[in-house]
Amino acid sequence: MTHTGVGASLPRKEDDRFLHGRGRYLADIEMPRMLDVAFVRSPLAHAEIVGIEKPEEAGERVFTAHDMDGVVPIRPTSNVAGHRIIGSPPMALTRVRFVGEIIAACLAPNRAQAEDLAEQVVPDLKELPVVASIDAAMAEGAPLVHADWGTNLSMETRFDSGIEEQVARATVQVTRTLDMARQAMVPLEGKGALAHFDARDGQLVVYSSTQSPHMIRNALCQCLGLQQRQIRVVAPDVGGGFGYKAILHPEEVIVAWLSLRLRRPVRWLEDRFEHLTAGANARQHRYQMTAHADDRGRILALDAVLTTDAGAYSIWPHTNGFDAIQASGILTGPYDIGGYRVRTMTVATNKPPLSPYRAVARPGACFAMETLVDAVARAVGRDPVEVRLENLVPAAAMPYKAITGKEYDSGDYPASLRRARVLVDAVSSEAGPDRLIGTGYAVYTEHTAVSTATISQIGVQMMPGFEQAAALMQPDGSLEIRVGVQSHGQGMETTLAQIASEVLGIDPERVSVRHGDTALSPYSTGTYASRAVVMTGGAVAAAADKLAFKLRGIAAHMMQCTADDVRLEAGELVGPGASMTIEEAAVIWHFRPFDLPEELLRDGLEVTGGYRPDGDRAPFAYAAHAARVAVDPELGTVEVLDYVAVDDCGTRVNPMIVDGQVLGGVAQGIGTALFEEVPFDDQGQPLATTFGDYSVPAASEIPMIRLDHMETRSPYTRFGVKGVGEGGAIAPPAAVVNAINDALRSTGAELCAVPATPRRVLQAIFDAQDR
Ligand code: SMO
Repeated sequence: MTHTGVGASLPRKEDDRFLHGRGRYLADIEMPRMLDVAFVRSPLAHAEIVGIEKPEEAGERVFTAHDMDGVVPIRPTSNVAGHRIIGSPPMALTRVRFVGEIIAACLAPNRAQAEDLAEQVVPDLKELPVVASIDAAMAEGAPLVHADWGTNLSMETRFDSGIEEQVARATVQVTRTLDMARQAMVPLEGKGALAHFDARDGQLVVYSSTQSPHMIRNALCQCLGLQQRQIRVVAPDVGGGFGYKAILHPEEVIVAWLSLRLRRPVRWLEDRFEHLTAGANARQHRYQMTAHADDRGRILALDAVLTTDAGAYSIWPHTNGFDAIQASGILTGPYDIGGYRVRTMTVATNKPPLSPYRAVARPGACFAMETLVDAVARAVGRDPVEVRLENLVPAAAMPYKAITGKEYDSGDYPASLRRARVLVDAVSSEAGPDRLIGTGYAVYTEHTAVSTATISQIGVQMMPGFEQAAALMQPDGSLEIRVGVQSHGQGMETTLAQIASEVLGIDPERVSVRHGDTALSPYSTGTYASRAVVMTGGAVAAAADKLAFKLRGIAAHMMQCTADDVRLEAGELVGPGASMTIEEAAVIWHFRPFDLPEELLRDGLEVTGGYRPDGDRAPFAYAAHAARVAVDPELGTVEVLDYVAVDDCGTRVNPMIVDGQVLGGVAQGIGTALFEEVPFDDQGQPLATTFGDYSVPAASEIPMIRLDHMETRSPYTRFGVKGVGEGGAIAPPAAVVNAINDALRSTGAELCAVPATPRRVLQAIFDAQDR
């Protein structure tokens, strides 16, 4: 048997069904007597609900918040002092606070009829003043999103390591304000949920296009007042999550409640318009940053104010403060910086709430820090790569305790940057008058597989930061693995089978990975934060260890030796003078128990393993990216000519899948860099409501991305793995904007915001001409 364990680039087991159109997504599930839901949503960003006029014959087909009396509002918790959080009912009761907030749910045998019904529901809304930006919300006497707060500042945090001494030594100060726009998350498959009551099991069954079935169950139990055993959440095939499906959507609660009320299957499928006009958004960060540096560009202290435009409510379970906490915790990035002061402000506005989105706040933090580093390099007249090399944490300093308190476990950050430079320099590009060429770099380090300690510091509820897996040896020696993480593009059906193969020597073709169903798997918090291969991979290995111990015991008994004498090798249990296959051992246990002693029978061949990294410490993945762009200074258009990513996610379980994750992440990051933005007018009306206005990159906008890898094992994780699901998306906004600014150096222009749309690029050029 060729090597099929950790490190093998096996083709993905799941691709056969996906490539043949045999995936089963939420919309593929049919149920008799099913009703579709269409929602009546607020057309205004802030209003009082005076009344809701329903069509006369609506009966049990139109429901409002008043019908849902008794449903507990969605209320995420936070342990940040003074963090103001409001519980939001799934449907608005007396007030709407953003365009798209749900006012009524309308049911019909199909969506078209449900939408027709929704058109006959007329909410009587009394308009209230709107705040639709940070500046409007923080202005003196601003209208309040939540009147009882007395302010629109939902959360404020401060951290100060003490920077006076560094500031006094610094000779150069560089200050910038850097903006990352509000984005939609646009998974290929929209969000959706289908609920029905299963009378036989006495269970509410909720199919949800989610990353986190158990987390959704937690929330539904809270909202509906049911016990965990009374709800089963199933994630079918899921076409991309990116954080949008790691949160609770009010629609999930409504659909579940409706199915209980009507005792019929009820389904909601988000369409694109709903996603762009009513779904949660992501990002919208503003960074006011000052670097205090010496003449060589060595950054001695960083002083920052981060403000997020967080929308009207707090997303469950992460809260509206998640972006600010995460960004401020990683803002100094891969650099050795001695002084750090940061203040964060999370500001409520009449816009949709903020959801975590692939890498959450890190693309913003990396963008802010890395464009600032380039500005420092320009200020001291040095090459930006050299300035970075001067500031990066050296390999010899690992493990490195950053000024933020985070401990970076391992890696060689400078080496990754040097490699990226060599790779991008190897290809030259021709410039011309309408084609300014520039190269930009970005380096990041990412806290992957966030630990229990980190989660509890943030005060987020019910995310325990450990994982479990069940391994069930079948009578024929094939293996079923059951995990609570959910694979929605990560290829876990393959990688987790490879980990079982690594421990047991079993052929991955004889392993099935079942996921995404609370009825099947042990408790889990789901797939997010670049955690599954570290956490659940570790749990699968722990369960496989237990099985290996039992199998060796069976073989030892049959071979008349001790278990210590038996090795597991390529599917064989090899003893001193004899061997048997895993299959033979499984057959003996299941069908010939009379051949085995009591103690080998007692505990069974179905085991559960649990895992978290050693000492609850986190593996930090990192990468250096380089972009080469051509900018047309007349049109403001940007073409990405070349893109290089040198990443280190520790041991790669399946290098081909790692490549896929990085490539997809970079493509998404280029979207953040150049195209994607949900703008709002000052009345809180979303202005990008279709893909005509909300641009996402297509294949034609993405260059051939060139990858290179380093492999520094994490000292804290099984197999030395680090997470990789998000990393690719972190650096592109920074690398691309640094490349644009390099291209524009002859014009004196400097871009400080993403997406770098032609309008923003031209504005930067005009601003430079005015100076
Ligand atoms: S934004 Mo992700 O699903 O941690």
